[in-house]
Parts: sequence; structure tokens; C-alpha cells
Amino acid sequence: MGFRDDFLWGGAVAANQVEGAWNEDGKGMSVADVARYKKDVDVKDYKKNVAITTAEIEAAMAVPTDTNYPKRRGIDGYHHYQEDIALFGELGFKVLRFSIAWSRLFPTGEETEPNEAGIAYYRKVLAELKKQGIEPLITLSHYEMPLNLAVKYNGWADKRVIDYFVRFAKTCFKAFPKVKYWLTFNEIDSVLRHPFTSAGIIPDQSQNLLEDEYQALHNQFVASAIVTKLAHQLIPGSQVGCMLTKITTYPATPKPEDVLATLNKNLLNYFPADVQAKGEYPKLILAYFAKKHLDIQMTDEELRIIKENPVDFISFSYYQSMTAAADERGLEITSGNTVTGGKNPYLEATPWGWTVDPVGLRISLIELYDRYQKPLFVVENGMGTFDKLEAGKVHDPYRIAYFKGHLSEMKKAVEAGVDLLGYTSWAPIDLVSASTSQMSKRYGFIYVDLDDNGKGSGKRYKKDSFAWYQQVIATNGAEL
Ligand code: BGP
Repeated sequence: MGFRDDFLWGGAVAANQVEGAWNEDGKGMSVADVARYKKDVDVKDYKKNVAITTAEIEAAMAVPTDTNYPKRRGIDGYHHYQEDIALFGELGFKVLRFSIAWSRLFPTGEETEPNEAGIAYYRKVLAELKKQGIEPLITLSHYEMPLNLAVKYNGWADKRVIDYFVRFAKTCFKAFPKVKYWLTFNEIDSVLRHPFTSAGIIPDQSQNLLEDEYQALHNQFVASAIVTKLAHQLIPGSQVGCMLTKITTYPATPKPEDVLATLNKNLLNYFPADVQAKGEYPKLILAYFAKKHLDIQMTDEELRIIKENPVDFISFSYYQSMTAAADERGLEITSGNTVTGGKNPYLEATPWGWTVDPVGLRISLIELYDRYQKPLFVVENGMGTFDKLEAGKVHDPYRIAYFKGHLSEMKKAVEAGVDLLGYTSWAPIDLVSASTSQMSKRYGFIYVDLDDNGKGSGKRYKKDSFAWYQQVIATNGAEL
């Protein structure tokens, strides 16, 4: 028993990391457009890389160019979409996961009518995919809400943003009625890690940041449930998924306190998917809110909507595993109760310190399927590393080894009975890194000739891994 006959092999990208064209055809500024490439910050320092202040946002808004703001230019996918989709066709893709830039359709988020030029662009993308026989999987929100909503409302911390998002989603369902697969929020749990890019929360504007983060999450749960219902109504047969960051977490040692810390860490990691898949808040999370005096505004009506509209499938990203150990503050369900990031002596890591753990993917697939009993979709997995272009070639045996390992373990999970709809690698083409705004952290089977400062021809080259993945898809994963 291998992968199902209609297994959806493909790749995943996000508008803000690919498109560029940040101010073309009526697009408004998004939160991604103020993310800077920070030359002075250690590439491994994730927190510092994604941190932003009101002063930095204001300064960025005043900059009229894309200089030093790599997400404003991406890989110029906005103008290369035909060429890029043709390459995905050549790879044999069955599916392409991509996102729609909310600020292309609603420049400030508050308009009552969409920007037609934005809709026209995605219609062209969809037509191109159709030509190549590639099914679209659309993420509605992938780290790029209109900047205006962040500045004016402190993003998703404010319930009014729910209505703006619903208007955007409804516009998409009406404009693109043939699209069957949808995801609501990319890595929804990431609100707790990088509240600005994920939910438009500007930390120095929050009185109580933790409360705002959980309020934003709740508001996204409500929005997700409303648009799940809408998708089902407007596009019969459509399938809507949630999307979580899956970092397989092991106890740092068999010490019971470390095992307990791991359990608590996992409860917290899983809870957004619990709400979206089971339609209810886990009781332990509600107890945690009460204990921490987090006053999250949730109405009975909202809880009813969440209950009545669970997602159809569970999707997730998987890059790495980590270890958890108890710290001196004691053991309770909070993101601050564990020490993660400790070195796992059994695993190697990428230059960015991301552990390479194929078995961890199998563990996560089994854990998730057992927990939710719903179809799964791996919508991100890949290796971000340095590549070298020499005489038009990139030899990347390390990337082939990474994928080989992960796909072999994924296959074993399927053979164990996990219902898996598909797999989209992150990312089939080099793009701007979400956490560091770098180009040099490369993921693709296709090399893009641009450096961290935006210099280069922008030309696309097939890496050695291109032919390897092509073969995987052609044999439906029989040859890895
Ligand atoms: C996920 C995001 C992606 C992506 C990926 C790799 O968290 O959904 O947008 O970029 O991680 O991360 P990075 O680009 O920081 O290497």
C-alpha cells in the first residue's frame, strides 16, 4: 500500500514572499511590506528578526522604494508567474499551494468593493494553473494582512477585523468558484510567536500583549469558522483546512518534569487545531486563561459558530523537531514554562539551526491523525540552506537527502493507515525567507538568481533536486 492514486503532490509558496509588485495595480501596503532584511541580526535569532516597533513601521511606511525591504520585491513572481507555473508543470505538480495577498484585493482592508485589478491577477494565475493541469490550494491569510488594519486596530486583537476578513474571503469564493481546496490561516498558532506578521499586533501598542495574542487567536477562530461555512455554501464540494505549525517535541530527558513540560508544550501547540477541528476550546486552555487572568472576549454566538463549522481536514508545516525541558518557574500550561531549543544529540541541523528529523514527521502524522481522525495534508516541508550557482548548475545532494528521508517516513505513516491527501514542499522555488527576509536561505528545486540585497538577474535555474522530485511525482512516490 502506497500513496493514494489521486495523491496531491506539489509545492507551496506565499504571496508576500514571491510576488513583489508591492505597490502595483492598486495594491495597498501589507504587514510584510515593512519587514526589513536585518544585516546586523544573527540569522539564527528568530525573535530579533521578526520583532518590530511602531517607530520602525512608521519609518518603513515613509520609504517609497523596495530597497532593504525584500518582501516588497519577492522574486518578482507577479511578473514571472507564467514561467514559474510552467516549471511547476514540468515538475509534474498536481497541486500548487499559494496565497492571495489580501491587500491586493482590499488595499486598506476597509473598502466595501474589491480592487478589480487584484482579482484579475489571480484569475490569470488560476488560468495558467489550469493549463498545466495543476489544482490550486489557496491560503487566505499567509502573513500579509493590510498594514492599515494593523496600524488602526492593532490587527486581529480587534473584533472588527473579523468582518473585514469575511468580506475578503467571500470575495475570493465568489471570484474563484472553481477552487476546491482552501486554508484559512497559515500557521495559526504563530500569533503567539510573531504577533505582528501573523496577526498585525504591534507589541508596543498592546497594554497586555499575551491577552491580545489570545484574543487575536480567538477572533481568527471565529473568522475561520464563518468562512468555512461560507465556502461550503458558495462552493459546493469545497474542502477547508486549518493549518498549524507542527514541531515534533520530545522530552529533553526521561525526567518526569521534562516529560510533563513536553506534554504542556504540546497541549498549547495543539490547542488552535483542537478548536478548529473539534469545534471546542480544550478545558485545560480555558483553565489556563482563568489562572492567568486573561480576559478573552468570546460570546455564546461565536462559540456556537465555532462548534458548528469545524474544518474538513488538518494541514500543517513540518520542518524540525525540538526538545523541551522544565525550567525553574515550575510546570504549568504556558509558553514560558519550557526551555526549548536544546540540542538533540541524535540529530543534525541546518546552518539556521533547524534540526533535520524525518522520523519526527512520521511521529507527527501519526499523532495528528490519531488525535483528529480527519484527513491530513502536509502543506510545508523543506530544507532552507545555502546553495551555490556554478556554470548554471546547482548541485544540492543535501536537499535530495532531506526530502528522501522525509518522504520515506511519510510513506510509512501512510502504510500505517494515516489518511493523507497530499504533500506540498516548501518551497519549490527560492523565495524570500519569512523569518529573516533573506534570499540566501534557499528552499527551492528552482534557483532564483537574487541575493540578500536584491542584486542578480532574477533568472531561474533548475537545481539537481528538480529532476529528483519530478521522478518522485511521476512514480507517485514509488521511487524516492
Ligand atoms: C513557515 C511559513 C513560511 C515559510 C517557512 C520557512 O513558518 O509558513 O512562510 O517561510 O516557515 O521559514 P523561513 O522562511 O523563515 O525559513
